[in-house]
Amino acid sequence: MAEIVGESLVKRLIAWGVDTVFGLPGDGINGLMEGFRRHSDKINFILVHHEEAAAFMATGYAKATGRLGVCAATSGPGAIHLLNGLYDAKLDHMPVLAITGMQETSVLGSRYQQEVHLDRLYQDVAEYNLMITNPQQVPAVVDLAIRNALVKQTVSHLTFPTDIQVAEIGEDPYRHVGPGRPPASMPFLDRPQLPPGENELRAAAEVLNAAKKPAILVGIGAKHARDEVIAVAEKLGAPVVKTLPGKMVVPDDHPVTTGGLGLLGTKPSEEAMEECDTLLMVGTSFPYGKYLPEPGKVKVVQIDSDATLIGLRLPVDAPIAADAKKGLQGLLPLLTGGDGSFLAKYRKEMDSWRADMTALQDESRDPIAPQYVMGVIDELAADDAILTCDSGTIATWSARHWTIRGGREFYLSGNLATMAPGLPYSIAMQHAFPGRQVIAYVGDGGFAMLMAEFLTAVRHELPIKVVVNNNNAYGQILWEQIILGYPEYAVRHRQPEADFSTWARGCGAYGAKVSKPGDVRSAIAEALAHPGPALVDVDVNPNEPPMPGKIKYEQAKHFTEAFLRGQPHKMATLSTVVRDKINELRA
Ligand code: TPP
Repeated sequence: MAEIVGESLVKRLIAWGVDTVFGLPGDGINGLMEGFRRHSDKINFILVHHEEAAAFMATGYAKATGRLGVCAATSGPGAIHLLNGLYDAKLDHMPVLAITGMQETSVLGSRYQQEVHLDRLYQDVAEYNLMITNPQQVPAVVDLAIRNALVKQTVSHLTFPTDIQVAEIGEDPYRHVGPGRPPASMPFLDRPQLPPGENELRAAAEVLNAAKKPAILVGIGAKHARDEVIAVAEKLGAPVVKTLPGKMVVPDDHPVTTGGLGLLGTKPSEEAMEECDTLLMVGTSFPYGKYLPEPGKVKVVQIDSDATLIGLRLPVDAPIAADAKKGLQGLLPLLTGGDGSFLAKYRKEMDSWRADMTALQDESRDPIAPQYVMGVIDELAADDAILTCDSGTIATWSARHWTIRGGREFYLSGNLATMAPGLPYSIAMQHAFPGRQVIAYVGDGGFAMLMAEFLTAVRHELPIKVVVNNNNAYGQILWEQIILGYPEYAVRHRQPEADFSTWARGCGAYGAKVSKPGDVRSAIAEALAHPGPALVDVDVNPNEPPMPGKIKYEQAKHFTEAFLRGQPHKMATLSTVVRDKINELRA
C-alpha cells in the first residue's frame, strides 16, 4: 500500500513519541483516520463524544505529563468545537497540537458544505497555524508545528484538505520551480531549560537579602521546583503564597505555606501580600492585581522561563529569566538568610485558618455542606491522587479543603477559567497514569456540559471517580451577583434536581445519589474502592457562600444591598452565612 499523507503525519507523530490522540472522526478527516488505523498498534486513538472534550483531554494530558497533547477533529463543526479546549491550552501555556480537516483544495472558495476556513479561525489560538496544500510539505511542517508547541509551550494547528490527506507522499501536484521539498529534521523532545545569568542572580540576591518581610508567590511554573521553593523560603524566612494552578508546588500541610491567594485563597495569604516589603515571584503571572502588593510599594524579584511574562503584573527590581528550578538553585547559595519572624507570624495565622476550615467541614450540617464533601474526599483519597476540578464554587472548596500532600496533584483551567474541563482532564490523566487514583470534583453545571464523556471513561475502561457537587445552580455566579449588590437572576435550575447517578449506572458504571450528610462518607468510600469508573452525585446546600478569605467593606456593603433589593431565598442564604460565621467564632 502506498504511503499517504495521513499516514506520513501519523508516523511523524510516533517519531516524536506521541502515543495518544484524543478525537472524533468525520468525513473531513477520513484520510487522516486511515493513517491512525494503519498505526493503531503504536498510537491510541481515544474516541470521544464532543470535540471540546478532546481538546481538554489533550490539554489535561499535557498539564499532567509535561508531554505534547494531541487532538483531532473533522472540518467545520468538529474543528469549531475544539476551540474552547485549545484556548485553555494557550492561556495555561500547554503544548498542544490540533489536527483538523478541510474541504478538497479544488472546492475551496466555492462556498462548499462545511467550508470554514480553519487557518483563519485558528489565527488567534494557534502560534503555528497552517493549511497543508502540497503533500511535499509533510512531514517537515509536522516537525515545525510540534517544535513550536513544545518550545513555546503553546498551541499549534495543522489543517489538511481531504485530497491532500489521501495523496501519496512525495506527490507534487504543481510544476516544481523553487527549492523543492523542505527537509524533515530530527525530532527532539526536551524543552531547552534556560539557566540563570550570574549578574541577574547577584542583583536578585541583593534585593532579597535586604528584605525584612519577604514573601514568595509561586505559580504552576514552579511545579518541578518544590524542594528549591521550600529551601529558599526557609532560608529567607518567607511565607509561600500559592496561586490556584500553583497549589501543588508546595504541600498544603507544609509549615512554610499560607495557601492560596485571591477570592478563593486564605486570609493569611492576603495579609502576607499586604504586609510584605519584598516579593519573590516564581513561575507565575497571577492576574488579580488587587490581591498583589501595590505597585512600587515593595521590591520585586521575578523568576520566569518566559521572559515576556516578567514585569507583567508588578514593576520588577531584579528579573531572572530562567527555569524556576535552576533560578532558585542559583539563588540559594547567595542568600544570607532572614530572622524568620515574618514566616513565624504567618505560620501562627495559618494554624487558626486551618482550624476555621476544619470547623466548616461539619458532618452535622444539613443540607450537606460542600466543604464537608471535599473534606471527606480529602480524607479518603490516596496520597498520590490527582484531583481535577472545574470553575465554580467547587474551585473554592477544593482550593481550601483538598490538601496537597505527598504526591498529590491538582488541575483546573487556570487562566481561561472555563467550565467543564474537570471530567475530560480526569479521563486523559487516568489514561496517562493507569495505576493512580484520579478524581474529578465538578459542579452539576460543568458536569452537565460534557457529561457524555463519562461514557468515554466507561468505554475506555478508565476507572475515574467523579464527585458531582450538586447545588442545582450556577453557584459561583449566584454569589458573584449578590456580591455585586444585585439579587440573583437566572442562576438556579428549576426543579427537579438532576440525578446524575442514574446516568452513571446507565453507562454501566457505579453511581450513587446522596442527599443526607450521614451517607456521604460511605458513598465516596465505596466509589473510591470500586474497580471501575464511579460517580457520586451529592445534593449540597445551594446557599453555601464561597466566602472570600478576608471580607472587605465594599463586599459586605454590596451583599447587604442585594438583600435590600429583594434577594430571593433570603432566609436560607442568611442562615447559612450566619451559621458559618458563628462556627468560625466558636473555633
Ligand atoms: N461558561 C463557561 C464555558 N465558562 C465559564 N467560566 C462560565 C460560563 C461562567 N461561569 C463560571 S463558574 C459558573 C459559570 C456559569 C458556574 C458553574 O456552575 P457549576 O458547574 O454548577 O459549579 P458551582 O459554581 O455551582 O459550584
